[in-house]
Amino acid sequence: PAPHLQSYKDRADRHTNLAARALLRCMDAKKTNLAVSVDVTRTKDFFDIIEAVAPYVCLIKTHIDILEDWEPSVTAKLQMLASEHNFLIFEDRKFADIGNTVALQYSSGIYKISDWAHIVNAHPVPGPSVITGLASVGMKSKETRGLLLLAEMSTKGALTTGNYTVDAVRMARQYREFVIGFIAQRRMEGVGASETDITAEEDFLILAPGVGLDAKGDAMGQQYRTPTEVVTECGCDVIIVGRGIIGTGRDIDVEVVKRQAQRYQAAGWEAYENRVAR
Ligand code: 6AU
Repeated sequence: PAPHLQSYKDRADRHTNLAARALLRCMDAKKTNLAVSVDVTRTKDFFDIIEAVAPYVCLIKTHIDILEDWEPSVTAKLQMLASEHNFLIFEDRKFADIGNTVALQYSSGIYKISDWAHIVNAHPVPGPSVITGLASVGMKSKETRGLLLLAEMSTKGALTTGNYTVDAVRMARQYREFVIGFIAQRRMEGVGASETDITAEEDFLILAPGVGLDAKGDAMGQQYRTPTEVVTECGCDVIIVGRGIIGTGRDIDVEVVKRQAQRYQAAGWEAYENRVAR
């Protein structure tokens, strides 16, 4: 059967990329397909949110460069929390340059992303060299890293449609050891593929942003769908939720954050159970 009709556990047992395998194992063990996007600018809020949502997530998604008081101990503590609470780390860096530059951006600078992020993402716009550039760093790491390609975006008017998405999927198929899946809004197996393109071992994870139970969008082009639409109907594997959980105000209420995380975890898991039971 297609990957989205199999259990996370079966997929974990078969997956050959260590980061993908660890993520699927964690999802099965904690019964969660929720990734929380911790888009805040203060380190204190960052950790308050992570500690509140940790039991309910498989993945913490960061934009490390928006923290205004970042220091090296932040990523050290993040790694510690990840092993303590059993979640993976996804730095949402959206690499989009020539291979040599993305390799440096991934490994170097002040953030040294490849040291602590299990998963990163990239825009396919430069072509295959963005993958090989990042792989030259990520595949050397002793813990295997994984890359997601942005095959589709959640925003109104996104240019990630038609042949762009088809070519993104074709590119990923050439680098299945390192490309573990896509940021997308639906499953990608059928996209631009003849039946013979898809091998039995192919298992791309689909991580879907633009998920909200209350709002339909924001004032800056974001569009939200529900976990049922995203997971049950469109076959995505992980729901990425930011403001639906952390709120939009300047002050963080950890009790609200915790309650919302529980709510999205339950909704995401129910949507998954309804899907594999079909
Ligand atoms: O739930 P939100 O709208 O508060 O946050 C969604 C998060 C943000 C975006 O940078 C990110 O998801 N995102 C991405 C990613 C993950 O690559 C792609 C996309 O198409 N839309 C999107 O919102 O941190």
